[in-house]
Order: sequence, then structure tokens, then C-alpha cells
Amino acid sequence: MDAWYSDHHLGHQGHTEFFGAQLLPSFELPVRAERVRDAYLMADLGRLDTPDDAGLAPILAVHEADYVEFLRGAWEAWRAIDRKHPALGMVWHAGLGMPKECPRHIEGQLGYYSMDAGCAIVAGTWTAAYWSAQCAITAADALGRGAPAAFAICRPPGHHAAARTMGGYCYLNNAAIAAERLRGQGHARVAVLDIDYHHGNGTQAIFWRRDDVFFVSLHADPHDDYPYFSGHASERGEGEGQGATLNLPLPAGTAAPQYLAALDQALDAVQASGSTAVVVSLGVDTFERDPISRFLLREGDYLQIGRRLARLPRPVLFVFEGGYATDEVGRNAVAVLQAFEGA
Ligand code: OKP
Ligand code: ZN
Repeated sequence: MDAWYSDHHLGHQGHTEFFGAQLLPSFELPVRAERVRDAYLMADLGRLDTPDDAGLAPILAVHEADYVEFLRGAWEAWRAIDRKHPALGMVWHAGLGMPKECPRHIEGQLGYYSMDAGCAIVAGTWTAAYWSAQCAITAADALGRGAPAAFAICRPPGHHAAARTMGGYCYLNNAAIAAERLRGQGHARVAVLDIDYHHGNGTQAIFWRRDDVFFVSLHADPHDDYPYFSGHASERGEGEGQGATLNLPLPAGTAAPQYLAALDQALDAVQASGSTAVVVSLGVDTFERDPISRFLLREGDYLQIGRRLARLPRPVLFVFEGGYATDEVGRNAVAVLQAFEGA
């Protein structure tokens, strides 16, 4: 399968995150995507290309225009207050729902449009997020031209971003944008299978009331891990989308046998959904040595995952999400693709 990658992600670096009260360099580093690209090339799975520029329209098909405008201008606005450090919100409207009025002050806007302090904005953030989304869009278009599978090496990741919110290192929801693009190609039903360690709360929220995109996710139980407020098994979608969301939370310490059993369940659900195209949110932060996660998958387990994913209806678009063990992230992500292709 071919893959898409853009160097523009390199401008999104030097951003920070809180660990308790300590402000640390983010775990979400440029080297992650570089390692995935290198491992992809090493595996000789297909061509690596830079994405086309499909413009803002496919992004605006998922995200609200005011949010996109905010993202584009946030760094410039922040510079009026602080010319040295990343922009980072610190006041939220938690529990109030989306307020009617958006603040005028950039600090207020950063809180208005985010769910947490995991989304610092630096000079190159918008450009990086834009081209990350373009990777997913161009890869989706390759499927539209008949490719059975494609790989979007996206960075920053996307699955925590909702229509008007950033969170958890995510600004634009690459997987949701790709799913919408596939819908536009005439697939009546598209599935998003999210195997990142964290619940894809943004993707879930975007498709919550829709039955044309089936969302299924395997992730750490939100009672115990980020994003904490969604991903419970009881969440099944609402309205038209009732039943089109499926969450399979797993406990800390989950290893391959339990993980693969849940994956089988997810694959059966995708099959039953009648989807004719699938987006896989491919996070490999389920790895035993991932620095921010608590599952225990080993390198060889990613081959097992890939072999099982070969049961998915085609076409399949892999969208890179999390994975923070920088030495192994490339090998683990590409192991999934290799086994998928070889199966
Ligand atoms: C993004 B993806 C901060 C805890 C919050 C955020 C994790 C975001 C993961 N101390 N961590 O799903 O891999
Ligand atoms: Zn994750």
C-alpha cells in the first residue's frame, strides 16, 4: 500500500504539556512521524508521497468554520501577549456546555476551543495540522481511485479533536475528515475502527448522531485513563446514530489475549455494520513500553493485529494516531501494515 507524509509537521515542535504542575516538553514529538516514515520505507510496502492540497473544504466538512479560523490565527494572537512561549489555554467551560459567546481574549478563546491543556500552539501548529489532514485526504482519494489500502502518516494526531475542540495533542480530526471524504465517494456506510490506546472521543462526538459512519473503539477504560469522560461501554450513539457507536474499554495491564479477543469483537461489529470502507485510527501506544500508557502489547502482537485487520471490508485507510515509545513506534505501526498486506 502507498503512504502519504508531509515534512510540514516539523514546524509543530517545542510545544509543552503539564505533568501534574510541571510543564514538560510534550511526549508528542516530531521524531515519532519520522520513525514511522523510516520504518515504512524500510519495509518496502509501497510508494511514499507528499499529499496534494485539497484546500479547506474537506476540513470544513467536519470542523466548524469559527474553530478553523481560531486555529489559523491563534499563534499570531498569542504573540501579542507572549512572544517566547507556546500558547496554552488554562480556563475551561467544563460542565457548562459550549457557551454562546466566544471570548475576545486569546486566553479565553484557547479555553473555549479546547477540552484540556494538551494542545499547545506554536508557530507551525496550524500548518502542521493542515498538512496532517491533507495526508489523510489524499490517501482517502487514492482509495477512491481503486487502491485497496493506503496509509496516512499523520502528525499531529487527530482522534481527540471534535468539530469545535482540540485536545490530547489533536487539532484536526484526520480520521473523521477521511471518513467523510470516503462517504463523499459514494460509500453509504463507512466504519472507523480506533485501536489507539486512548478513546477517540473526538471521532465519537463528530459521528454521535449519525448512522452513516459506524465508530468502534478499543481503549483504556476511561474510569482510569485519559480522556476520562467518554469511552464507556454504555455510550452507543443517539438519535439516528443510536447503535452506530461501540466502545470496548479494557483494563490497565491488558495484554495480547484479551486485546485480540476484543479486536475480534470489534471486527465482527464492523462486518455487521455493512460498511464498505474502513478508516483505522492506528495508534500503537498500546505497546508495553509506551511512556504514557498501561497496556502490555509486544512487538509481535502488532503482527497479530495486522493479520486480523485483513478481515476488514476494503478499502481500508490507516491513519496514524498515537505511539510515544520513539524507538519502537515505527516498527510497531509498520508491523500492523506488513501483516495486513501479507495475510
Ligand atoms: C493522544 B493520543 C497529561 C495527561 C494527558 C494526553 C494523552 C493524549 C494522547 N499529563 N495525556 O490518543 O495518543
Ligand atoms: Zn493515544
